[in-house]
Amino acid sequence: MAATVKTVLYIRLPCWKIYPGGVVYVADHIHKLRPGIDQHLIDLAIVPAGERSRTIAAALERLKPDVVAFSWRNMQSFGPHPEDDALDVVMNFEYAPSPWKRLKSAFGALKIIYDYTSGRLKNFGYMKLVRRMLPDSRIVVGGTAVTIFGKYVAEKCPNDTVVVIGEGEDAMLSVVDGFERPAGELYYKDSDGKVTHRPRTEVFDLARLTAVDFPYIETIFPRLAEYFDTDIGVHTKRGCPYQCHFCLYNKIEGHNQRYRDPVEVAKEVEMLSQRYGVKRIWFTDAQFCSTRKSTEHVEQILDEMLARQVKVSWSGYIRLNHMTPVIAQKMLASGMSSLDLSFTGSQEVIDKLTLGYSLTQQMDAFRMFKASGHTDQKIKLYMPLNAPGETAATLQMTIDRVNEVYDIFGRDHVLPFIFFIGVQPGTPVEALLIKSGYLKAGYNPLTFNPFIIKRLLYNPKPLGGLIGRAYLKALAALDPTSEYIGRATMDLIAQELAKSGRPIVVAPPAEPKKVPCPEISA
Ligand code: B12
Ligand code: SF4
Repeated sequence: MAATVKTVLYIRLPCWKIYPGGVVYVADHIHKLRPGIDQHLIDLAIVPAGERSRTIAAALERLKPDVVAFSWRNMQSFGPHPEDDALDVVMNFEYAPSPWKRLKSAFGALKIIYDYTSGRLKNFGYMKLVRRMLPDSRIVVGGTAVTIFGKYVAEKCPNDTVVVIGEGEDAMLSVVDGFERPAGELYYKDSDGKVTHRPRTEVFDLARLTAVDFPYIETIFPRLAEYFDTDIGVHTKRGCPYQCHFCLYNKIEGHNQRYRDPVEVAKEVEMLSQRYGVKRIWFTDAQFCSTRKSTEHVEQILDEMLARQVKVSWSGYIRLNHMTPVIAQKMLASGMSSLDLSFTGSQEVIDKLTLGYSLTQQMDAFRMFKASGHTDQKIKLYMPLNAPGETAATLQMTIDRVNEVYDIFGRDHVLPFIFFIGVQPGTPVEALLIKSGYLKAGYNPLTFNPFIIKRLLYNPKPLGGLIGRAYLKALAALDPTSEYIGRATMDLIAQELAKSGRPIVVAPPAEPKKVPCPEISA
């Protein structure tokens, strides 16, 4: 590779169309520090499948980049929910009463697995294409998928590839500076194919992430405008100190929360709104609002947005641990369109999953939100149904609490998301399921074996069947213009539980157990 990097080509690998925020932050950072470098960005999510190789080859031919940097978002994306067709396929495959439907869904499942398999192989193929056409270039691969499966990617990618784990700004800077003093966490596969690992030794100061220079990004990514009518991802911080049993976000971003300057965040949102007419923002943090300190940071961002009178609607993952009426009012006044949060109606399940909050406090916070001026904002309850520890009694408690949330906000405004735990590598839930014999020790989380893939979507017997049948019945009877699948499913689960004479326990919520979580112990 040339000692001085003159040209970088970023290639965002295919996924469902979603704004490529991660690679935009990386390219913006490089431009601010090394403005002489010529950068370009191709987003394969918006290039038709049949044209992708040709598009890459043409760009390599034209630009002859010294560095080709891939961004890989999703690799193992099994977490289907009602807005993802895969949930229907899985449910029909297991629980459809008609054998024809089961057979049809088996084909659907094969198609999903084929897309999954071929998508991954094609991505490595794009890297090999670069190596064939430009043998002296350096290849870099980063992104959330790579962060989770970095070692695997390092084994499969071409020689002389840098595989960046986690945030990429400083690692990429070290690459464009010649890679003599690498930075960040990475695997490096050298020109002989030997893989070495470098742990992160430095902390990247997020205050250095000033508002994205979108006029510059437009010049390197001419199709940027195709995202302006979608949710644009804006990052406000990195890290999560919680340890929820099924979650990897704290590993992807680290446990320590680090913050961007609220003024820069607000400037970024303002520019998106005023210059480009963007109407919807998704704050892409692991949690937009969670710890006491992050709640204060959120308040500062909202103050800045309100002072600038930015007209956007926004969402993000939110916990209610430190919510106050003042913050709730500011959230609503600044354009919050939905409250997106994990929900289960049993303190026992909350504690088993070490979610680190009190159900009573969460329910009180809902009431406070309503009293603070909630009108038509959606309340999206992400419900890890049938997680380890779930029983008919805890399921009944969730139904009761969901009904209470309907009473607070109005049924039409509440969207219970039926989703199941997708077992992810290195999480406590994975360890638990290996210990219990549900998964074999040493199983391959990236397997193409449909039976293991199905097991990774955790919805075991006996409640799995009850939930599955209720979901399918709700789907068959649904008029989507007047009802939401999650609400209809919860109603049917309630009927089934009542019919089967399972214990209907309407117990007051138990007090939360102390969990090793900074919020509860603080
Ligand atoms: C916010 C979010 C969403 C939002 C996105 C909103 C929006 N408009 O942007 C919503 C809720 C819509 C969403 C949906 C989904 N998501 Co999501 N999402 C996230 C989350 C929390 C943050 C992603 C993000 O934008 N981060 C902020 C940006 C700035 O960071 P970044 O992209 O990671 O980029 C940094 C590094 O990765 C790196 N980097 C990135 N590219 C490059 C390139 C180079 C060259 C280098 C050097 C570095 C580099 O540097 C960047 C800056 O430091 C992650 C989990 C997490 N904590 O990361 C999951 C995550 C990415 N999502 C995931 C999944 C599975 C999905 C869904 C498929 C779920 C589903 N079944 O529907 C959908 C599909 C989305 C799609 N279209 O593909 C998975 C992917 C897992 C995997 N192993 O494949 C993740 C990792 C969560 C998980 N389960 O662990 N998601
Ligand atoms: S609070 Fe959210 S991001 Fe953090 S570990 Fe729990 S589920 Fe993951």
